[in-house]
Formats: sequence, structure tokens, C-alpha cells
Amino acid sequence: MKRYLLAAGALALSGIAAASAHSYLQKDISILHPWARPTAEAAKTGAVYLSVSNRGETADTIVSASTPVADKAEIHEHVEENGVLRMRAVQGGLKLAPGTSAEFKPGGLHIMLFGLKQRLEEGTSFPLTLVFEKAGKLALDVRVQRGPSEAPADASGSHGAHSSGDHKAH
Ligand SMILES: [Cu+2]
Repeated sequence: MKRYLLAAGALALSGIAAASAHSYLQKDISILHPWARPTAEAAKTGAVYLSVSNRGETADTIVSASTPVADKAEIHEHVEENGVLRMRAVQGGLKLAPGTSAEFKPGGLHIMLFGLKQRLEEGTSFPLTLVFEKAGKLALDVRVQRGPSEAPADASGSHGAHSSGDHKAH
């Protein structure tokens, strides 16, 4: 009985952890925490970041992306041309070799949104669908937040607590 309760507790906890980590698993593809930066009122473009892994034994390809909040979504990469960092669409989709991961992050791979129909507001989320050649369609929920996932607070109070120099003793 006790053992059962413990197991149930652990299960509940891992459920919560999975929810806050905000991840998806379909067939051999796992996706971790899709997010986008908030946009300004008149912005027509945005970008979505996430981490995707192919846990399978065959390659898969992200062939397309779409979202109801934008006219078009494209997989983009940054490339350096003559010392200038430019972004361009990844032609033919993004290949994921078996056992590899791809990080979509600021300054690198991203899913570019063109023709935004609404402002991306911090604290909200919006749907995005990724289509994989083998794993099929994955419907994601993209969180709008200012930066990459905040690391779990490890505020152990190890800094910033020095006593001030001009402290006057009575
Ligand atoms: Cu782009």
C-alpha cells in the first residue's frame, strides 16, 4: 500500500515536471519547449525556437511548419556570407539523422513566421504544426517568453548578500 502510494506520488511529480518542461513525443521524434520572443505591435515577423531530437534508427525530415498566427512559417538557418550573418530558408526540409538533435535558437536555426496576424504577447501561447516526413504532424504549443527557458532557480543565496560597507553600528 505504502509502495503504491509512493509510486503514484512519483508519477504525479513526473507528470508535473513533464508539463513544465513542455515537451512532445511522437514516434521517434521528441520536441522540447517551443518558444518565441514577444513581438512589437506592428511587427510582421517572428521566430520560434525549440529543441528537436530523433531517437529512432532512421533519418527523418521536418518538411514544413505552419501556424494560424502567421501567413507563412519557414525553417531558417543563419549562414555567414562575406562576413555578414544572413538567414535563409533551409531547402528541402531539415534532415535529422538517427540519434541526433537540432537546436533552434536565437542566432541559429529558427522557424521564421511571416505575415504575423497578431502580436505575440509575453505569457501567451499559440499553436504551431510541424510536419515530419516519417513521424507525421506534430501540433505544438509555442510559449511567448523573453528569452530561452529560465533555468530552474538555483538561488541558493550564495551571492549579493554581502553587508554594505557604510553600515553604521550603533
Ligand atoms: Cu529567419
